[in-house]
Amino acid sequence: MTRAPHVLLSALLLATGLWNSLAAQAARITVTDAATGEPLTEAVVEVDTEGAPKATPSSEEIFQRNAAFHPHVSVVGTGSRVSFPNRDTTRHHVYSFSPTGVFDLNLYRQETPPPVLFDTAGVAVLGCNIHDHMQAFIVVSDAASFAITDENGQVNLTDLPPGEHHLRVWHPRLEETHQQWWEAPQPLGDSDVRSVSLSLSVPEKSAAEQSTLQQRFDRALSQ
Ligand SMILES: [Cu+2]
Repeated sequence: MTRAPHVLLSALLLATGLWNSLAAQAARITVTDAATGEPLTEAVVEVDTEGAPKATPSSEEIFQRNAAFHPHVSVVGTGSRVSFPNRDTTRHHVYSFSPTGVFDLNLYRQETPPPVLFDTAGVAVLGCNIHDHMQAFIVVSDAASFAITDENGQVNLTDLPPGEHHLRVWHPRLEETHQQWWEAPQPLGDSDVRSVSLSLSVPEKSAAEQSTLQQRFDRALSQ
């Protein structure tokens, strides 16, 4: 009989929905391509919580191998530093003209230049002056929580700070300027599971062209 009040309290919490808000706040988001219904990998999912602190800045690496950037899409908190080591035997000249991170790392091979500071939220589009097909994206985020979708188009965000959660999604093929986001019309609920279907205006063709150039480069390297 001594456990009865506890059971009753649990039942009340469940009934009022308070139970969810006491549990860890989490969100599972699945992103798909509206045209095909296929899962979209490399989508950046950001959950901003009003009043919550930004994510802690980190130190990241985007390396170049076989004349490609790895990873192709990164997301970092504002104030993070990113270095660009070259793992090819040829030289690269890495740059970005994007307002969030304007930089220019003149031709280099093994001597990695000092890391670049990204202190403004936005999307930096990276290129290489030598290899036109090389492209990568650094999403710099002011949000407390973010992640990149896996091959199933999914992210699981756990331990979201309490408060109203605003969901935004970005993808390299969303639109040409690479600066716009898809924004959810409604805040996320606690322990929310959502599907987001993105209409992509940038054709995938560029990826195919990229792989042709990639193969040509690989052949040149192996000769
Ligand atoms: Cu290059």
